[in-house]
Amino acid sequence: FLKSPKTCSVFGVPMVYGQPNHGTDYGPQMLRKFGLRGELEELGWTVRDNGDIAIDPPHENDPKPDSLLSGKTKNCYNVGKVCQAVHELTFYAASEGNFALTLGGDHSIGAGTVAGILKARPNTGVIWVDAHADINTPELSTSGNMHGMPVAFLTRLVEPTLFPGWDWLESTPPLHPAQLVYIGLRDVDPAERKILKDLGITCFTMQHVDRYGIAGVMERTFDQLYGRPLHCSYDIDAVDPLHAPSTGTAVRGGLTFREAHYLVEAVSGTGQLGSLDMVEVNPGLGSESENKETVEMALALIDSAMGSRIL
Ligand code: 4U7
Ligand code: MN
Ligand code: MN
Ligand code: MN
Repeated sequence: FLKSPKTCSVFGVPMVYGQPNHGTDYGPQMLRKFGLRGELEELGWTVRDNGDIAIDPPHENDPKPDSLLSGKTKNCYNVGKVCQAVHELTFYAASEGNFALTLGGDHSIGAGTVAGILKARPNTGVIWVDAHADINTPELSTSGNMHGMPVAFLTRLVEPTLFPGWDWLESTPPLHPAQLVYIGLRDVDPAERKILKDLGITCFTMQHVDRYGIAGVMERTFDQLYGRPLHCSYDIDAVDPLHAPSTGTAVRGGLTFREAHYLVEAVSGTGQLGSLDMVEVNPGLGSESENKETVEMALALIDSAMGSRIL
């Protein structure tokens, strides 16, 4: 499904409106500044960097969903419209046989990247690498932050037409639970726990990483997603805050430096990876050295996902 010469379409999505912090909008430019293009070219990719998409701020006149349903869905219309634009980009890139690399921005954009990829490659398997499950519905979310909801929209726990800005999602295939695997979970809300159980979604929590080792987790992941093109949505907060401190929702007990890398090395090694998101890098949080460490970690993970190896 990828054409040769292998070509990587890069999209910057400097999104902040899916969560409360400033700073996630600096993710894409920092990754570029630290040398993204050169490293991808060194790995043999033809790079088409499409720059950052324009994001209009939310407006008080934006349509709002029925408050009974979802009074707490913050910036619903804005997030929906940004995801619509993002899904058009990943759809187009994937339809052309390109690798689609999306740089966030907060994780609300995952609803857009994955929807576009599914439109182009409907049988794609999604590996959601995250400390969190991001499967809150608007009714069940305790925060109202939409970076905690993208998987609920993708799996259609949410009826798109009830949410202003989200009607376009109906034109994309839903993500079936069998197409989804989580890795790295350690902060799951009680309502999410029930959803994950009811839908029978495969979750490799940090406890599973302890039990099977990261290699065992990856083997089991590929057993389930065998034969599918793969999309990896990598939330940097999956990594232990020791190595990626500059992120908005850091949780202790995450992937070690090597586990975080092995994961993407193994995904890349399948030869099936066709698209990647790197999200939730927030250079606005923490000290300058913490910012640098986090951006360098994100960049190194992208490199590994794109084919970089130790030997
Ligand atoms: B991220 C949370 F309540 N579950 O819904 C929520 F703990 O994209 C966190 O994974 C969501 O960083 C984190 O707000 C979203 C919270
Ligand atoms: Mn996330
Ligand atoms: Mn997270
Ligand atoms: Mn986060």
